Parts: sequence; structure tokens; C-alpha cells
Amino acid sequence: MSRIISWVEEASKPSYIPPAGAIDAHCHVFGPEAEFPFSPKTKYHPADAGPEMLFALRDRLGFDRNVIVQASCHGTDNSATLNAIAKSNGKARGVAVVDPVINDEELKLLHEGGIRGVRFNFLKRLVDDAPKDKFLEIAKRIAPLGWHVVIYFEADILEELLPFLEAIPTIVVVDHMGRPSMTQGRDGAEISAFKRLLDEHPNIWTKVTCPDRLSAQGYPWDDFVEVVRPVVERYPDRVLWGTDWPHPNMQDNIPDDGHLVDVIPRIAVTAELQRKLLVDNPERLYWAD
Ligand code: 0GY
Repeated sequence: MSRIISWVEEASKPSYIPPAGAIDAHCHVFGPEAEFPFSPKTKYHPADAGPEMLFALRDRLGFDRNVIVQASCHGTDNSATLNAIAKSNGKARGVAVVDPVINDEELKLLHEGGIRGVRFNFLKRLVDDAPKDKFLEIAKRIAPLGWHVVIYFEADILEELLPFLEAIPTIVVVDHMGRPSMTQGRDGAEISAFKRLLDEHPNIWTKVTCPDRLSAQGYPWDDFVEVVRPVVERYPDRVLWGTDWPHPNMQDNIPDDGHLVDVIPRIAVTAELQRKLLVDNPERLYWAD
């Protein structure tokens, strides 16, 4: 089967210019496969999207740094992510996916390699299982390192996940706001439930990412902007932004990364909100040491 390409060959140059030091806090690398084979359990088989491509995009978009999130296609072998961080000249940090059997020495090596968090993925189309008991063991193991948990789930399981989320002893960053419906509007049931979660749990942050995945209307993603701008304004110190490049599984609806960057000033409408979103908040999580 041919390998999937889920990104535009050359992103358009955005009109918006990010502040100095800006961090793309949600992106991935795929391979290169010859050096870093995909997991036998992967649910998709992408073409190579390695560090050189990521860093060229970073520069083109006017960003300074990346947070590379281990993608499900690489399973719990974090070497492709670590390789990209190592090649970044200090301009990348990462989020790993690990097994609970990982030992302290291996965790230390991940820390030295630039990892500052672990990801728990609950999407059935991406992973075979999401064992909450094992995830909690991992969360307890990584807490002393000052790391945080990144969690990916969809809105329909938010309520069921609540006791699990409350048991996590670290900062928790929810990918793509837990994928709320955008057709319900800014006060819709799903985004309101998500905001209640943030209101009641000061350790929960979120990524205001992926208009391309979440919008029901499509580009220029006006429904996303309407729902997400109030989130940025309500939790200015707990939001992160990222491109999601190379957009796993988006091959039928590939976003232009330049267009994604131009959403930033529509959801974070002042220079102060933009600086928090793109610099201060991700620095606190990823470049504190
Ligand atoms: C994302 C979203 C997706 C994929 C992954 O790890 C992954 O494979 O995260 C998705 O397919 O929704 O955040 O990149």
C-alpha cells in the first residue's frame, strides 16, 4: 500500500508574524522509516516527515521552537522524536509515549533527550487499548521529574474520564480541547462541559489547536474561531497552540499551515494573549529547565 501524505508540500507564508521565541507546541515527526521504523501496531502508514522538513516549516511560519509529540505510528519507541530533538540545536522539546515498565534510568535518558511529558491516547481509531490503571502508574512515575501528562480524547468520553483525570497528580494538557462539536456554537453543550472541567481543575490546560479537524464549516474555520476565542480569553495562562504538522490522518482534508497560523490573531486578539499562548505558557511547560 502506498504511504500517506497528509501535509501540503509548501505552506503559504502567513500574514501573521508570531512574537520572538514563538513555540509550535503540537507537531510530530514520521520516521524517516529507514532509520526509525513504524510500530507494527500503527493504524496508518505515512510517508517520511522528518526533522529537516519540520524545521524548514518552523522557519517559514516564523516560529522559533517546536514541541514534538510522539505520534501513535511510532508506538512506545520514542527514537524518532528524540532524533528530531537532538537535531534541533536546543530548539525542540518533546512528549513521549511510554510503557509503565519503563525504569528510572530510561526516564532519565528521556529527560536528557528533551522529553518533558507523556501522552495518553484514548482514540480507538489510533490505539488498541488505553489502560487507565497503567496510565496512572506512569503519571505517578513521571510526576517527580516535573513532567506533565498530555491526553487525547473525544468529547463523548469526557464525563466518563473525569475520575481518571482527577487522579493524575501533574499538570494535564488536553489535546484539541477534547474535540468538542463546533456546530453547537460558543455555548454548546460540549465546549461548556469542557470549560467546566477547566474551571474546576486549575491543573488542566488545553491546546487550542486543529481548526482543520474540528470545524464543521471548513476553511476559513469561522465556527472554530467563534468557539475557541472565548477559551483563550478565559484561560490565558493555560492554553497552548500548535500546527499539528504533519497532520496525521488528514490526507482528505489537508490544511495549509500558513492558514493555520493566520487563525492565531483571530482566537488570541491582543499581543499579550498571543505572547502567553505562543511563548510564556509553552516555555513554562517545556523550557523551565
Ligand atoms: C493529532 C491527532 C491525530 C493523530 C495522532 O498520534 C497520532 O497518531 O495524534 C489524529 O489522528 O486525530 O493530534 O496528531
